[in-house]
Amino acid sequence: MTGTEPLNLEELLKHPVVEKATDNPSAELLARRSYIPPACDVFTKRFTALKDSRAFRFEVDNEARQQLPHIIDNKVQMIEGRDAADESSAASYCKARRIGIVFSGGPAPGGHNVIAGLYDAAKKANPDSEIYGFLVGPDGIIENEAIALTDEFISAYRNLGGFTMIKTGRTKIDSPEKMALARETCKKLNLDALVIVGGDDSNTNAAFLAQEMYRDGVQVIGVPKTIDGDIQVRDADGKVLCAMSFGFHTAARAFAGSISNLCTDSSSDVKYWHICKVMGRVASHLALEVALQTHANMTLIGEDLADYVDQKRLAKAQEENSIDYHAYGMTLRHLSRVICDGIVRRAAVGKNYGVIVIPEGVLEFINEIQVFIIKLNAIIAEYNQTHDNDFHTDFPLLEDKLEYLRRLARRSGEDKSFTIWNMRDDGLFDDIPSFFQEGLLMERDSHGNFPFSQVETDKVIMGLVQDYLNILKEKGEYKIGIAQAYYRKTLEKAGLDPERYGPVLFANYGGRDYLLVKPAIISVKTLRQALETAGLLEENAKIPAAIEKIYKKSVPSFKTQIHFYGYDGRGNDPTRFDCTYTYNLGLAVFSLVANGATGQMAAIRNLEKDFSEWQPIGIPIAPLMHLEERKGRLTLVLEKSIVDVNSVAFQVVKSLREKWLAATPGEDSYRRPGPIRFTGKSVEERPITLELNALAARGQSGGRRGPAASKIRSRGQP
Ligand code: FBP
Repeated sequence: MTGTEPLNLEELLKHPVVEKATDNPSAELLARRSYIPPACDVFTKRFTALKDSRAFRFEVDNEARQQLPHIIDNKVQMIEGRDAADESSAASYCKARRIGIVFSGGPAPGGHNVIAGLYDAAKKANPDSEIYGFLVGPDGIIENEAIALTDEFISAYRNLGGFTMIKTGRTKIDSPEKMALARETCKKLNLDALVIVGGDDSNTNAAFLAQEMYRDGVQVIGVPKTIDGDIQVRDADGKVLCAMSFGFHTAARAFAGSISNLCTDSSSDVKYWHICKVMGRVASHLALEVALQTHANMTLIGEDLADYVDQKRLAKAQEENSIDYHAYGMTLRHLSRVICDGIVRRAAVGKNYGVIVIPEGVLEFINEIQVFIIKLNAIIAEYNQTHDNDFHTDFPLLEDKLEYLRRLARRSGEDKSFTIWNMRDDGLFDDIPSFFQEGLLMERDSHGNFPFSQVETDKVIMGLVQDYLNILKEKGEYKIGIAQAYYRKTLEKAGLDPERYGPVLFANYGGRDYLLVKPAIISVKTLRQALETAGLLEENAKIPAAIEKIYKKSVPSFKTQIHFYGYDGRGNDPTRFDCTYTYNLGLAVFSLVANGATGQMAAIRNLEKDFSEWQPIGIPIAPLMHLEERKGRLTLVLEKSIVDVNSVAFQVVKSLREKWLAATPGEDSYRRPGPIRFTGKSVEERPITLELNALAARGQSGGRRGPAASKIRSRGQP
């Protein structure tokens, strides 16, 4: 080809360079597929056995005892390796099994390796064993849609992200009908065991299925999955059993990689504030890890906001011997003030740019919003229970929904016992922008969860921030600091004396690196007035260009770029940590099944330590369950673990907040976590949160969840 002849596309596409460049399997992909993660020492033995541990205890809920009698007395089980076993144990361990596995809920990097680990262990024990993958989540169990997994099929997905192999779904097996269908499927497929890879709600489901199919002899095992990192299990004494669900590390590292790039960009072109919403439906674990990974200028942590008390208001109320309920709990208004404070302080040292991280679930911790979420959850649940159609089908448009709420408010005026939605609620709700009203009224998922990922949390908060910054700008309190050296150079170049103009222009002239234009100078007109009053400008004379230039440089414009980090990180290929963690979870699942366990969740202890110290275990699910309000009813569920404000990780972030805000002259203190690598020598470590929290003496900070936990416990309660 000389470059002048017309291209023959057909030939071109067959060209080896084009073929190689457009071929899907990259070197990284091939390396991932062929990599077999290391197995914990116990799994290198021919057999494994389970040993009940007496070192852990649980406070069992009475309701859990009643509803889950067959599995409530399960113990924590240590998985131990054995080189040999007696004849009957060996026969039972190695019998040909049929095991079904399903993904439930949002994807989390590493899921494929759970399947790979289970498959490898089952085939090692008996090549005739079969693993079935249920398709598109729990619906696959209900509708008996399953495929037998083969070597070749699984090999295409080893160490790869997503749940693409068998897909996932959010259906909950929560009615007697669905339970019966699930049971029928397990019978039809002649399954020995069912494995549910999911979050808190899905592991709750696993416990109920284990109870239901106990007499059928179908074992049910759960696996702790969710990027949100909110399945963290401790016993009643705070001893850690599962420090982190899988997928968290990868998602956090993926988010951190992108956010760190924004820190670099933002501090290069110095004109944007980047607002980064990161996933985490309720808990702020991902935001906390991102803060540790990137040192972004501001990171909101929902659990921290929930603990907030407005000390000034409280002191004032105490002085007046009155009570100010608004002093307790963060309000959106106050939160916007806190953010503005950081923005204004950075601007004062010339930094009118930066990066803010907002957890998507932050609104759940803002008192006034939480009240709306809880009330609307109850209203929607009550409507669905008492009508043939569901709330969203009957009221498809926002205006219809608002009209229904108005009806409820009027009813509360006539019937004093009706308190769920009154005229005050309706009035306050009316003040909310319609996009946010729509968000708050959005359809809940099958578990009754509020869909935070679909609410423009960032827009709600940043709208208020923008409004308040405008006020501060008008008051002359939001100004960009002018570097002293720059000011001098500019004036001297124009033949003006900096010492004459300095005290007139700036509130802090002298000593400081950065000069702040006086609050009273908020326009060219007020600038002229100041110069005239000081005798530096004749009436109607032109303001010297250098002075006007300095003034204009001090006028901020607040420009934002909004980003959402969630689905992208969720689909990332797993870090080595997640690859190894999940592969060993899969091996642990097989050990639990082969040793007859049911109603247990596979887990690995000591994740924060060197791999040689990882300890595979089975955690009993039923004793972890407690009652929570869901869809308007008290329901047994696994408790979500939110950020412990007493934890080392949070305390470290809190104490470095000021440093990372960097509202001082000089460089920002951003950290570069680097990309997620698989090939090469770089070792993907573990989440920083894990390492820091492990520093606390076991059982000391552990178990304490901070006052915010009580708020989450009562989710759904008006
Ligand atoms: P899981 O708890 O099911 O793992 O899902 C977590 C999550 O990724 C949240 O971070 C997010 O709020 C939610 O899923 C998004 O849900 P959806 O995939 O239905 O949009």
